Amino acid sequence: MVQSTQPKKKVKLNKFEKLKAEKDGLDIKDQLEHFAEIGWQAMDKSDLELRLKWVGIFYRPLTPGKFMLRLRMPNGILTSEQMRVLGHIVQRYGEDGNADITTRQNLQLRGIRLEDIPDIFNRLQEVNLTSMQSGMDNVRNITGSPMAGLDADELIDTRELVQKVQDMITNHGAGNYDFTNLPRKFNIALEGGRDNSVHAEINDIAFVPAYKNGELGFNVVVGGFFSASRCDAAIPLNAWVPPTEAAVIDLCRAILTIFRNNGLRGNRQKARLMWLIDEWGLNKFRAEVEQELGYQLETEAEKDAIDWEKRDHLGVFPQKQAGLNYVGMHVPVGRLYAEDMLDFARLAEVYGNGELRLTVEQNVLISHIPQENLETFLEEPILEKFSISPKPLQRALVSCTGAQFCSFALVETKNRAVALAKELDEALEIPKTVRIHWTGCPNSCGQPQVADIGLMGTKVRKDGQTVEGVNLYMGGKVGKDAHLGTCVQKRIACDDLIPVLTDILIENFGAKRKLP
Ligand code: SRM
Ligand code: SF4
Repeated sequence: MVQSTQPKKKVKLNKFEKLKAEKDGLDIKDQLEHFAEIGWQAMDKSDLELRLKWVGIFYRPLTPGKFMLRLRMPNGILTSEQMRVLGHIVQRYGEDGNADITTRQNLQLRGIRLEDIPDIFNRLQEVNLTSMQSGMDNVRNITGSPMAGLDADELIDTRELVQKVQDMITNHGAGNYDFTNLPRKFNIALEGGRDNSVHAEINDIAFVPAYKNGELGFNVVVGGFFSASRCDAAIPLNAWVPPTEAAVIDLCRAILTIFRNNGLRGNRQKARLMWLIDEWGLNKFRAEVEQELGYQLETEAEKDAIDWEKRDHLGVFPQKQAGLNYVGMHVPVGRLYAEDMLDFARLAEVYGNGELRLTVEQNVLISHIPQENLETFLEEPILEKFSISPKPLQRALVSCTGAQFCSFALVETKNRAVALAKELDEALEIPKTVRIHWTGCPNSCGQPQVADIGLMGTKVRKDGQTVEGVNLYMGGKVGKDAHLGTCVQKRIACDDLIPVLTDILIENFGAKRKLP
C-alpha cells in the first residue's frame, strides 16, 4: 500500500487547507517547549488558535490563557493512576480547573496554562496517556462498549482492537503524519456488545457485531455524521470483517487513506466522508477501499447482532467474572472537579482492580468490586454526589460544553440542563427514563438527534429582545434499530421550556403532575 500525505486532487482550497499547507498541524508537537517559554500572547495566531489542536490543546477565546486539553481514552477506559495524574493536573488550577467527560467517552481538562504544557505532557507520557491528534482534522477518540470484557453477554471484546487502531492512527501517541491532514474530523467506533452502546450510526466508520456463516465478526457502516448543515446516519459498506487486528486495522487504514487522498477540500461544510461517498456512489467507494486494501472484502452479514435496547449501566451489575460487580455512577452532565477525580481513583483502587470506565452518556463505571465489599462501597460519600439511581430525567441527561467555554455556543447548556431536569423531576412523576440531550449550537456535539428530546441552542426573539432559546428534536432511537430524531419545533425561548417540556413529558412519556 502506497501512502502519501499529499491530497491528489487540485481544488480551490478553503482557508484551513491553506493554513495546513503552509505548515502541518502536527509540526506543533516539536515547538511546545518554545511556546511555553514565549507565552501564548507571543504566539503566531494560527499556531495558537488552530495548530495547537493537533496535540489536543484548545485555545479558548472565552477564557484566554486558560486552555482546554482534550485527551484520548481508547474504549473509554483509564486506570486509577491515570485518573489521579489528571486530577492533580486540574487541582493545580484551583477554581479554573475541572474536567468534562465527553460524548465520545473521553476527558477534557480545563484551566490549563501553556507554560505548564511540557511538564503536563511528560506526566501524561509517564502514565501512558496521550492527547495526540484529538482535535481538528484528525480521528477523534475511538469508542467501544464500556462493558468490554465485563459483560457475560458480550459478543466481541473490543478493548485491544480499539487501542491498536488508536496506535496505528497516532503512531502510539508520538504523532503520525500519515493521518494528520485529513480533509475534516473523523469518528470511529467499535461496538462489541449487543446494545449499540457507541451510537454506531453517527460515526464515519463503525464496526457492528454480526455473525456470518456462524462466525462472529463485524458488519461495517460508514459516513455517519452531524454538522451544522447536514446530519446523516451511517450506511452499510456492504462489508463484513473478522474481529482480527489485521482486518480491522487494515480497513480503517484503507478508508482513512482514501478519505485523505480524495476527500473534498473545497467547501469545509462538505468535507466529511459522507460527501465523498455521495460523490462517488457507494459501489465506487467500496471498490476503491478494496483496491487500497489489495484484496476483496466479504459482503456483509445479512443481519447484525444488535438485538438489545441500549443500557445506561447506572446501578450495580454482576460481571461475567464470578463474584465481581461493576457499579455505574451518574455524573451530572459529565462535569468533574479535582477532588472527584482523586476520589474516583481511590475508589477504583480500594474496591476494584484500579480501572475506571467512561460512557458516551458522560458517566463513570468502576468494575471488579467483590460482592463482599459492595455494601461498604455503596456507603462511600461520593455516591451522594454521583448517584447510582438518579431520577428519570437527570439519569439520562447529556450536554455539550455550551457557552461557559465554547465560543460557538448560542446558549448556556450544562448548568441550565441540570437545573431544568431537577425542576421537572421534582414536579412530575415520570414512569421511565427520558433521554434529554442538550447541544449549544447546530454542530451537535451533544447529539440531540439521538435523544428522546433533543434541545439545540439558538437565538430567539421574545418581547422585543433576543434571548437564548432552543430548537426541539424528538424521536431519536438508540440501541437496536437506532435512527435519528428530527426537529419538531423551532425557536422556543429557554425561559419557556418548563411548560413546553412538561406538556411533552405528559403527552408522550406518561408523566403525571405530582400532587401538591
Ligand atoms: Fe464537537 C467542534 C466539543 C463531540 C461535532 N466540539 C467542537 C469544539 C472543538 C469547538 C471549539 O473549538 O470550541 C468544541 C469544544 C468546546 C469545549 O471547549 O469543550 C466541541 N464535541 C465537543 C465535546 C467536548 C462535547 C461534549 O461536551 O461532550 C465532545 C468531544 C468528543 C471527544 O472526546 O473528542 C464533542 N462533536 C462531538 C460530536 C458527538 C460525537 O462524536 O458523537 C459531534 C457530532 C458527530 C460528528 O462529529 O459527526 C461533534 N464538534 C462537532 C462539529 C461539527 C462537525 C462538522 O462536520 O461540521 C464541530 C465544528 C467543527 O468541527 O468545525 C465541533
Ligand atoms: Fe460548542 Fe456547539 Fe459543540 Fe456545544 S455543540 S460544544 S456549543 S460547538
